[in-house]
Amino acid sequence: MSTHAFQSMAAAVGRDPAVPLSKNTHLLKWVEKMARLTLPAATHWVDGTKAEFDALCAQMVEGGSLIKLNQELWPGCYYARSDPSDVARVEDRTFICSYSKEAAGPTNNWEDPYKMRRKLKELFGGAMRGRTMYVLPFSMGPVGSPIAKIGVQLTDSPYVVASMRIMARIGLPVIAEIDKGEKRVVPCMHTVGSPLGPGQRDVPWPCNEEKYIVHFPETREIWSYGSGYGGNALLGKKCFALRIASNIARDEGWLAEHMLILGVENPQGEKTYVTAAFPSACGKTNFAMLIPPAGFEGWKVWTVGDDIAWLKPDAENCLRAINPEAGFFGVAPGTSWKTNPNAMATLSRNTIFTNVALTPEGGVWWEGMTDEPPEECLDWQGRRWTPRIAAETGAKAAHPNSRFTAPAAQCPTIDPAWEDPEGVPISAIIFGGRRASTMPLVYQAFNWSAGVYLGATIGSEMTAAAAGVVGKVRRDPMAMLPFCGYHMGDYFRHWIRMQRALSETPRIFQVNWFRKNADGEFLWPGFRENMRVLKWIIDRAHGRAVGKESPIGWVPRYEDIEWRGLDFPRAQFQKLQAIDRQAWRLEVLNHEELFIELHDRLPPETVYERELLICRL
Ligand code: TSX
Ligand code: MN
Repeated sequence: MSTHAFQSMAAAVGRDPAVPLSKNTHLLKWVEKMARLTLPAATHWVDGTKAEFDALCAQMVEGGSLIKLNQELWPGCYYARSDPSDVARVEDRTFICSYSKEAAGPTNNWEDPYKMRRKLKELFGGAMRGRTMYVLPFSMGPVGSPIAKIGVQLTDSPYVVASMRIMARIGLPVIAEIDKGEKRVVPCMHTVGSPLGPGQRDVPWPCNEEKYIVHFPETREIWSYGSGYGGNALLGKKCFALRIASNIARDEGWLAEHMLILGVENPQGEKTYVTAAFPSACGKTNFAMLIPPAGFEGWKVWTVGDDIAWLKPDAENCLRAINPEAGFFGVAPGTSWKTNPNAMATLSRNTIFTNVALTPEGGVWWEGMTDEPPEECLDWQGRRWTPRIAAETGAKAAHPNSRFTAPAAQCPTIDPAWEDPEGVPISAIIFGGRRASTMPLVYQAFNWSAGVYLGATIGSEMTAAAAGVVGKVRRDPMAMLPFCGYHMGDYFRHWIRMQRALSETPRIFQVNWFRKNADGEFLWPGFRENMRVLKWIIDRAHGRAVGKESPIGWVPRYEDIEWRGLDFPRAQFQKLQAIDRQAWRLEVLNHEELFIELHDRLPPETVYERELLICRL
């Protein structure tokens, strides 16, 4: 860093950023050791203040890696373009380095931890040359919550520091928590893997072609090399809150899940919380921010989280959930005032946009944001884009995985209890998938173990975007396939076992908003209308709605759904809820595809549940 930049940062934060903010000797020694390994030009202890954030962003604007958006239109907002090779999580470069290969299971990439440590030492050696190493303390969950966990990320990316200030609780309050010395700290190493030689000019988005996203589950460590994007680089999110936390949760008797959390308040003021897991491209963020439709006056849906839930039995053995995050890292394309007004309001200020399009007014745009595209803009790679160019070449203005990083507190429907350190009580767990056939709009599992089976077998039909045969179901158990940090069979076993730790189990449901008729049209309007399904789910959880027994679980009759405000024919509902026994027999055969891989570690309950389901069909 230049002397000028260093001095202006020191002036902005009113201290020498290199002076450690912690007195924790373990932490200080680790930071020194990692600095000796990565050889940064400077060290900066992150205090998490607004002044520091502003100074970091100003520095990135000056260096060309961030653009300040038109502040009249987008107050507090910034715009970043990543390197075209660094646009998404890299599953084939993600490793679980447990002592034994078996512990990681067949669905994770495993590498010998000793071998991997040697490789990482080599990669990280001098990797931060010419850059600043930021010491970024963060808390996943409200600081001081008994459910929250602490990490410290060492990173040479100021973009990561700025993004983490939105996505997690960072800085001084977390250091105070660390210095109490009561909580274990998860060390998270991160470099973009692009050291600078003396006088070498930086690029807007430094990264490395070679990428390693590495987890050591036993020692609870994360090492990430070569990427500055999303889940690869914001290590509190997928790496810590899911892959490492799933290991901690198994050992401590709780659940770290890829789930949204929402609360439904009825006109009488009764509040019911549910969590829901969906594979990608099912509209999870939209569901987390649902607005009740016509006919539901006096009803309110509150948002607690849109991506991750940590679920823990409390002193009364009631399951409670916290959202370990503090922001939304949402997919931009498809987000609009029509599909998700709450998300649009949330991202209207203090948001970092990455890989969307930049308009001539200094605003942002993405496919699906408005009915009318802008006449012209710069696409996510900075090239000129017009609707005409798009029509001729198929070029997208925004990358399909472009993102907004926005503070959760700005969401109009953020739940008043979203930062309750004890979490919110969970009455129901919903699993979803994107299925054109077979799967009804909604059904309830007969009991906990049938529900675990249901969650273990969810999947989505492949769309054109994903690799593979269109229409083939890709299984994504509990939407955790890329995020479970240990053997999936052991994970199902842990889920089964949780029943014994709970005085009352949440009821488990499956939903499918995406069933189609023979003409390929959606049978269900979705979006706000999903409230009608949610109401039945909540009424069932409270034991006050009818569920009819079917071969797959309890199902609503037409008259069990609230139809006020929607003209939805009974015959259409029958189509939506139809259970085709022949299709279901094929479905159950298909379940075996994943199970066969996991067979030597599957809990007996999954085998029994499958047998019972076959018998009922
Ligand atoms: O997010 C969605 N949800 C959940 C909303 C709370 N989407 C968007 C696609 C996922 C990325 C949906 N798309 C949903 C849905 O419930 N349903 C559908 C399918 C659908 C799309 C368009 C229509 C209807 C259904 N249009 C009309 O009926 C006019
Ligand atoms: Mn996710």
